[in-house]
Amino acid sequence: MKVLLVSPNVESLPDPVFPIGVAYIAAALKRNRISYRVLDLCFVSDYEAAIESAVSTFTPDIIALSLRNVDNVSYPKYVSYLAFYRQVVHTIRKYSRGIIVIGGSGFALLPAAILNYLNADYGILGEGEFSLIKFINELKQNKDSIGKLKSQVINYRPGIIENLDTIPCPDRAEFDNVAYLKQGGMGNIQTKRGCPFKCIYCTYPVIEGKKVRLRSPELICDEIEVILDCGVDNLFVVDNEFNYPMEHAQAVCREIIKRKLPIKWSCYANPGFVTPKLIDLMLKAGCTGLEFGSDAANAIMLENMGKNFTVDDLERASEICRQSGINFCHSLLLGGPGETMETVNQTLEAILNMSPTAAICMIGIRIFPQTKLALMAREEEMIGSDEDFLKPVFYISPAVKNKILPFIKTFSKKHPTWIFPGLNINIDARLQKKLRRFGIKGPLWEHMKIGERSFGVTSKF
Ligand code: B12
Ligand code: SF4
Repeated sequence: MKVLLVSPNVESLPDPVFPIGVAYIAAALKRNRISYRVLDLCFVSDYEAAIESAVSTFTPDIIALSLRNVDNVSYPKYVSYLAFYRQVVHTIRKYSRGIIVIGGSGFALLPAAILNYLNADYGILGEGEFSLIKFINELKQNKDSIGKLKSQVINYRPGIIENLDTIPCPDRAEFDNVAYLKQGGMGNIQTKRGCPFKCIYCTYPVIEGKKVRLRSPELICDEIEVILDCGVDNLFVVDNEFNYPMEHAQAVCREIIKRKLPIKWSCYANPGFVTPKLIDLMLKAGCTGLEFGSDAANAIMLENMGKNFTVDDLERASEICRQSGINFCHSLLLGGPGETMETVNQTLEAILNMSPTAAICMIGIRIFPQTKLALMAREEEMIGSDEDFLKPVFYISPAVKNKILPFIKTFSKKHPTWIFPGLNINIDARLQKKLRRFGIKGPLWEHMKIGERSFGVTSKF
């Protein structure tokens, strides 16, 4: 059985992202002695030629597509990737008779609708190290019974791998690691899976499960050593929240410090679990920046969004970061349930007072099924009972719907370190490429202030 792993993610904003999920699956295939190749479309200019060449030289029995993103979840300038994926499936069919299976985080959000839209053979939910191997083994043993599941979603639930140390580290050998570093500013690593919190809109627990599963700091550092050998010295930690549980975050930092690993890294963090001791350890371990999933800085909205922290926590976390000199950024989601122009103003003012290195601000919240927000939107009749969610639907509180965009456009003119992805303000592909050509590493928001000085960029970054 030969498997071609395809990563069709060609999004370059905020950066091209190394397909770590595919690298995890590659390692599992290798361990199970299943022959595989990787086709990463990220830096390819002629997709059809690349697909034709890969399938005709390797003649795979299975073509496994990893669908990371559905769309860019940005309002009002949203970009959907589904039409491109459908084109990829169509092109594969043109040149191959192999079985096409799809999986990945994007697929997990709308499995039946995406399977149907892409016209793939099978859709598999769950962690590929387990689910794809199980599918292949069943296919080998009993083709007929698997055949009956054609065009259906096969559910090997997320979180099925209880001990993450039992799966092999991602195999990066078949990927252009240096291209990701040069064009995307970093590689990536995972120290845990799962999130137990209950933010009303969030899909991460749907994708990774609610139970937190930790990797051992020793294995994480063994993996960092391999990544350094690939020539990559800057990483993003892809955990939902690096600093929860805090003891594990500290243990990872201690191991990096003990081994003196020359790595720089950044991560998502929860403002509720920040102490001077943790930030000190993170700095010593090479951390350059924390991106807080704050959403709001107003008591009502934090409560409405189901956050597990308070405005005081946000202020305290920001103060600790400022004191230590580490970069930090607040990610905001404006327009959630109960938002008014008053709460918007309060959030913006409070965040400005916290003096973050940057702020990333989304307006409207992309609704996905299996979230509390979807139920609320249904009750408020923003969506119908037959909504398939393929085309993005954004929750925007009726009280701000007509006022927020003009307000934000005016606000953004005075605040050059604030990024508005949905309005392409202070972020665009041309600028991203230009900055990466300067050799800048790490998330670009970390360089907002320097960017203003050194690149002559004033209001645009
Ligand atoms: C870290 C992260 C980022 C970081 C990445 C930094 C970096 N250098 O790596 C940053 C901040 C840059 C980022 C940006 C974006 N992100 Co993001 N990100 C994540 C996050 C938290 C983790 C992704 C990850 O690496 N997971 C770890 C790997 C190991 O898991 P995995 O890829 O899912 O693969 C596993 C399984 O899915 C499965 N699997 C994968 N492929 C296949 C294939 C088959 C056949 C099978 C059977 C199984 C299988 O097995 C794998 C191993 O277990 C996820 C949320 C989440 N928890 O998944 C969002 C997520 C992937 N991002 C999302 C989005 C939308 C984006 C952006 C478009 C946002 C924006 N407007 O900027 C950009 C796109 C960037 C790009 N170029 O693609 C969405 C995608 C779904 C959607 N809504 O469309 C997610 C799911 C979050 C969400 N909102 O729901 N992101
Ligand atoms: S926003 Fe962060 S803390 Fe909240 S559920 Fe999602 S991953 Fe967990």
